[in-house]
Amino acid sequence: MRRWTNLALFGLLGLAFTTGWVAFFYGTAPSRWSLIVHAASGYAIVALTPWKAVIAAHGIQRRRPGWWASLVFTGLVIASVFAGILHSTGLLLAVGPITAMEVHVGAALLAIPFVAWHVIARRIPVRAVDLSRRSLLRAGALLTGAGLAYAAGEGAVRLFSLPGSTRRFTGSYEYGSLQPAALPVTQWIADAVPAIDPASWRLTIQAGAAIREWSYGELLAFDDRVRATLDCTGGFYSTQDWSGVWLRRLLESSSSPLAAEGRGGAFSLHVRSLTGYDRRFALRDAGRLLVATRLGGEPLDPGHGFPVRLVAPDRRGYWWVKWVTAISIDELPAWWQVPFPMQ
Ligand code: HEM
Ligand code: HEM
Ligand SMILES: Nc1nc2c(c(=O)[nH]1)N[C@H]1C(S)=C(S)[C@@H](COP(=O)(O)O)O[C@H]1N2
Ligand SMILES: [Mo]
Repeated sequence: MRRWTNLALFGLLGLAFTTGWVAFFYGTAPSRWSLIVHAASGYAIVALTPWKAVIAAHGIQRRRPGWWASLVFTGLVIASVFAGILHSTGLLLAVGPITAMEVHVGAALLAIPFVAWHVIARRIPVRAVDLSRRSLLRAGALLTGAGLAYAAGEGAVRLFSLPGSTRRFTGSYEYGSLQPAALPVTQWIADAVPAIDPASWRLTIQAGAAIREWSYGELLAFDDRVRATLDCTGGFYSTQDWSGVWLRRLLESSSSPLAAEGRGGAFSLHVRSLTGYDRRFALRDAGRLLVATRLGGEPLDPGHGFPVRLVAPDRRGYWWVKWVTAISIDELPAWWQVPFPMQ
């Protein structure tokens, strides 16, 4: 049972970590599915506490080198699970500027080197018996129990009308919708708000050999509108009215070879910020990406991406590149990028 418990914890930690990021990657239905598995794997980890406590007590008594690092690791896992539950129930969403979701993910990220060390320093040999019928039955029982715990948790959130009952399928909470002034300014990691002079600023659109530079004034002349929901992985979402110009229109008026679309699809749109922050999109998305100059009918302010930012409906906030200076079509596929920005 000891070996089984440790192996199960190993699998569950991997599952929770992976499903958390998968949920962040999507702004559509797959996000919810991933979060259901995610929550269940989190509860399964908690459910193993009685067995793991026995193992840990034994290890602590032996005072093996680095035993304290296992305690730090334990603290991080508890902090992550606790913050996750505070977020999902809505009992405590933020302390000052730090959200429960940021603590949740931050503690999980900090735990990575500790998990790696823990499983190497305390490694257990994997044997054929680990795939025995009994092991599999245990795994089945654990996962069923975890699924029921998830259902019970969601049920309780609704029954007691906790704030969590209002969250979106991504787990995010509504904030300041249709009130542009209430939209917070958020950076993915540590990007700084640049000061941009609109007189000298240009948006460069490049498609193959064709290059076209747009001035701020030219872009302001467009008035394509979309009501879209910015859903930040920090745990909140806000629906606002954005206006500007659909990217497809800019590409077409650059007399670009948009026909490339037909040729196999190994082409993508590369959207770059003045700060270096960038994202790639499939070419077919051009009709649903807004190069926005206004929020709620007013020009953007520096924090929200002045002079122009991308509005990417149905995508999580980190795709909504701010302070855009260049958009190009090149021959790399859209999946040729780190899944999450690094700055
Ligand atoms: C939620 C995840 C986990 C937590 C919180 C945790 C925590 C701990 C703690 C506090 C100890 C006692 C201190 C020490 O000996 O370093 C320990 C020992 C140990 N852990 Fe973990 N652990 C986790 C996952 C794992 C995994 C995934 C494995 C293996 C794949 C593992 C294998 C072991 C082993 C073999 C011991 C030593 C027991 C002994 O010496 O008798 N643990 N763990
Ligand atoms: C040690 C790793 C992790 C564990 C054990 C864990 C566990 C949990 C638990 C127990 C919940 C509460 C679920 C509920 O009550 O419905 C939760 C929520 C959540 N976690 Fe994690 N988590 C981990 C890492 C991550 C990571 C790395 C991410 C993102 C990259 C993430 C994203 C989320 C999100 C978005 C929610 C909110 C779900 C909702 O409100 O519906 N988690 N997590
Ligand atoms: N250049 C750049 N664009 C960015 C970011 C960033 O850090 N740098 N953060 C993204 C994230 S994580 C979110 S949630 C939205 C936030 O937009 P807002 O500040 O207008 O609310 O911008 C996105 N665009
Ligand atoms: Mo975000």
